Amino acid sequence: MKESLLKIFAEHPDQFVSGEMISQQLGCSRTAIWKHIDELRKNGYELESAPRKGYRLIKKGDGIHSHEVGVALKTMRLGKEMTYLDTTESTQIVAHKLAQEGAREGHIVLANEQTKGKGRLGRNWHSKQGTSISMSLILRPDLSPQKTPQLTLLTAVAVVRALKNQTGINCEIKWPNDVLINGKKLVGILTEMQADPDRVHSIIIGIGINVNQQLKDLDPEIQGLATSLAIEGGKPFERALIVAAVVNEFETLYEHYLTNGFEAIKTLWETYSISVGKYIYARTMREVLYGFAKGITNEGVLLLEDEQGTLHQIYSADIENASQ
Ligand code: BTX
Repeated sequence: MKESLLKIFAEHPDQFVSGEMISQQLGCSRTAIWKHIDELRKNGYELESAPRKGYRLIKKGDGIHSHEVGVALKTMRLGKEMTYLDTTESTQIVAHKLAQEGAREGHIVLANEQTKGKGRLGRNWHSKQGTSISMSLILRPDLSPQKTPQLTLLTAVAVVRALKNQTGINCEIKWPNDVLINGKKLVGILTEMQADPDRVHSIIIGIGINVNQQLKDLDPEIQGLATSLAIEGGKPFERALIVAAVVNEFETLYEHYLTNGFEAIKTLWETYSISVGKYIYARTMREVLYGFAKGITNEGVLLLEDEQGTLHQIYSADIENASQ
């Protein structure tokens, strides 16, 4: 109901909408409308009410609403179904549950706040209320589980391109899937799947983007490591439009990938990467390697040639550019 009410205001920007019209469109009583308006005010919306004129939206609250994403989507398949939550532990958990219950390819779970956001390898992801994007995309491609890392790389490319188009801000990719601005982390990507050994049932791609946090909003644990679009761009950004831009870009790349394979995505990934074509240190579990990062394999493995000319395949490591 709240979503439908907001949609009416979005269709009448800066205008009064009469209580009668709202109650006709939503099929509810004036008292019910009044209660919803009151709830919106509690969520940070500023609404003017005037006798005989009705209600006018003056300032939006801090939610990301499905209809605001919906109007900017240009996709054929992705984002046609969306679950929006004001607060949740993790959109990944919700998406896994929905996938098990049969959610369709392209279903998106979006939250205004996560209280227990998941990073990779059991790490945390901070998603403060009203400032960041926390979304999980359910995919059902006909792929072998071995190929799913390709979708993580595709996601990083989609995010970098979408952010450039939507905000004008340039980001770069650090292997394997960190999206950074000037060495600081802006985006986290987590790919999980439900699969048999030879067949994927669903892939859940989690994307967390720091959008409107100021330095003081970042958890002390990440203040020196992280940044946001608002910090870098010097102004706030509309989160719903960024979500739509990411989904639009993702669908274009995903369709290309499903039809033509990984080659073009890999080339794009290498173009945006700050790890490839540079001398780097790779700190693995066993050793620190130094050498030239030649590229990635089709499985997303980093190829590093050391000073003796030996080629190493790096599956997991912390990477640092030698010039840093
Ligand atoms: P990661 O393991 O690469 O990054 C986690 C690490 O990044 C943390 O240990 C911390 O140092 C740092 N970090 C935590 N929060 C932030 C932040 N907001 N900005 C910058 N650095 C941070 C990356 O894992 C994968 C994250 C995926 C997050 C999405 S949000 C939607 C979906 N739902 C969910 O629970 N996770 C995914």
